[in-house]
Amino acid sequence: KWSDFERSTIQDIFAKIDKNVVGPAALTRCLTVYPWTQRYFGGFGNLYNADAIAANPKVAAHGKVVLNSLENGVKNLDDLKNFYKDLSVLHSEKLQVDPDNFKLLTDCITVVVAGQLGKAFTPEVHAAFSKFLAVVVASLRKQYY
Ligand code: ZNH
Repeated sequence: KWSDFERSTIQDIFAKIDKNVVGPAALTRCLTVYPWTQRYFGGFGNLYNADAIAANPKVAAHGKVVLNSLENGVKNLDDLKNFYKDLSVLHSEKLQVDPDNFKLLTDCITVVVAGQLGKAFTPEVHAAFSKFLAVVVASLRKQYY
């Protein structure tokens, strides 16, 4: 279900972005503009305001974990449902994350990636990246019922 253009574009995006910047920036943005997402990160310490969130080392570390997971997803494009099965169970049963939040975080990732790619983030690139994130989110939702 992926065209050659989509495959190469998605791979290309991950080759171009700085994951160690995108992950922390996207998670910081999510926790700041959708403050109810903070409830899952009680163990992360001070999330008192935007500056505190941006400076929080646990937020930064977790942002990198999420981006790494997405990069590994790119290597499993044809089997994303399976690849994210365990993580779906974890988020559903153990972490009990409301799955609507996946979309909020991936939207933040899109905004930050767009900022890093600048002109290279054409409408076609945006569409391919959105499709990738949508399939990841659908895969993460899979074990919820
Ligand atoms: Zn999540 C965790 C991924 C979203 C919350 N995550 C996690 C991990 C990973 C992930 C890889 C690790 C695991 C282990 O350790 O095993 N996520 C992810 C992805 C996504 C997500 C890919 C999308 C895209 N999350 C999310 C959201 C939320 C979350 C939206 C909320 C809001 N996670 C979470 C938590 C955790 C996780 C809370 C745990 C952390 C700690 O504790 O450290």
